[in-house]
Amino acid sequence: MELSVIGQNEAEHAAASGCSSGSCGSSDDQLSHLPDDIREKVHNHPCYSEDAHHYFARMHVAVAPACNIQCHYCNRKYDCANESRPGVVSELMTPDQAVKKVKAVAATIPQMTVLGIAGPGDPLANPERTFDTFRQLSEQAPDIKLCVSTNGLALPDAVEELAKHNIDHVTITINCVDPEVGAKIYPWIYWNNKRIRGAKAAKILIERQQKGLEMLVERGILVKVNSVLIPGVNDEHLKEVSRIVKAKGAFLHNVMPLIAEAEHGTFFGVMGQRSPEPEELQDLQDACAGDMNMMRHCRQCRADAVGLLGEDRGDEFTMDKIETMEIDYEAAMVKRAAIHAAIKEELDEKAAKKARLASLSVPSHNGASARKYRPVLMAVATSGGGLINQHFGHAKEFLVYEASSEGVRFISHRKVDQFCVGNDTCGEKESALSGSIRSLKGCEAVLCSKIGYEPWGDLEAAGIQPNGEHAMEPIEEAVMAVYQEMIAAGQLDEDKPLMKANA
Ligand code: CLF
Ligand code: SF4
Repeated sequence: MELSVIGQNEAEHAAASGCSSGSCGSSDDQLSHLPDDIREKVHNHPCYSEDAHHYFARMHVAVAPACNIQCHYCNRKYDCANESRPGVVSELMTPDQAVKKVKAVAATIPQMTVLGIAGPGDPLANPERTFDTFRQLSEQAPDIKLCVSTNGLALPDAVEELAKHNIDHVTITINCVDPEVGAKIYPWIYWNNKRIRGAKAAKILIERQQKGLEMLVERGILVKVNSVLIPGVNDEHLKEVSRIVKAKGAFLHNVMPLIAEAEHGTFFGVMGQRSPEPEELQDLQDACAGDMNMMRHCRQCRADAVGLLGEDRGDEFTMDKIETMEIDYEAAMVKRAAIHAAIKEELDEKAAKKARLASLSVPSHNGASARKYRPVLMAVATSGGGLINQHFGHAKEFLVYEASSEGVRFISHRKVDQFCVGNDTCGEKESALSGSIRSLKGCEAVLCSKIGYEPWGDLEAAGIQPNGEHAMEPIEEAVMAVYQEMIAAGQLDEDKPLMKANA
């Protein structure tokens, strides 16, 4: 029996994000169509803008220990798995320590624009600690955007307070809109001093999440919805979730893969619930994208992450190191403003170039009229700045882009082990290289600043063309250039499908 608590009619609220294209919200050239006030909120937020994530950093402070629900993918020994990689433990901080740390990071990493609270429990189940941190930061470091991630149970009661502290970005983890699906994900919630179980608990959680979403949208606060893709549990259902949250005005939908390992001690991990394959994730993101702006660059960071998405500089900012730092925040703000302005200029230029590139992106072949060629996936090694600027063997992850007659779009990231730092004597290097190659399945080329002979040969043997010719070039331009080279070489003609070894 369908027990969805969200009816068709309720989903007919006008979307308030100001974006109707179904694809904006993650790329800066598309952000240009947004109203100025929303663009201002998004352009330097690394999670809300795909382009911004190459330049701007975020940090989290782990001030919120308690949680008011239980998710089957979470083990309370670790951080909140709604926006963190499961199995990671953060060191709990007091709000005062957190404020000190934020100011130290902001003075050292001027690109850090966003402070998020995402655990280790649920931030809104710890309102005093969370809002004390936000209050102090809005007074002492007003140039930093404040961001929070919640399971939504306590959200309606916190909306006024969030608005009062100028918090413009709220993430709600919504895994379902049907209590029967929810009962398979949430064994219980703690609500009005009682533990409530099963579909009844999920129904309350869903109602609170949806009410919180509506209240935030009414106040003009941008809402990102996170959903954990759990194969066989909510995979098909997430399309309905996407449609409903978009109709209610959510700005962005981030479908994240379930990470379930037995050693993490979660219910799903122990029960052998499988995680989705990259292709399943991409297919679902593409299916949802018709209704919703999708985030595809999430790194499932830890509740104390520091740095660009995908990097973690937390070790540089332990409390003992911070205690020895001299921080002149006013001077830091001047430096930060200058650097932010320079990045903004670069991003604007990049957006203009991208628009030009899009108009050139349907190549003609041998003078024939423009025709469509099959899309090609390419992996890119980058250490930030939107450039091809990393050695193949130093990459801890590759960004995957799709080139097609429509242009170039970011698809996902794939984590790998750095094989150049592996211990060659015990075969680690070899296995890291073959692991990298496996994780690049489906890609036909890999673009990097440099690459050695050994990986070059192995990649070619696996049907992936290594390419070091576009070092220090902007990613999208380089990917399109390689795509056009493939067309010119006849590699994308219909009688020459995807290289065999990589199919
Ligand atoms: Fe942190 Fe989340 Fe704010 Fe970003 S993360 S609270 S919105 S500042 Fe970003 Fe990290 Fe993904 Fe979260 S990559 S896990 S989406
Ligand atoms: Fe764990 Fe976060 Fe779920 Fe709470 S909301 S049970 S901390 S994943």
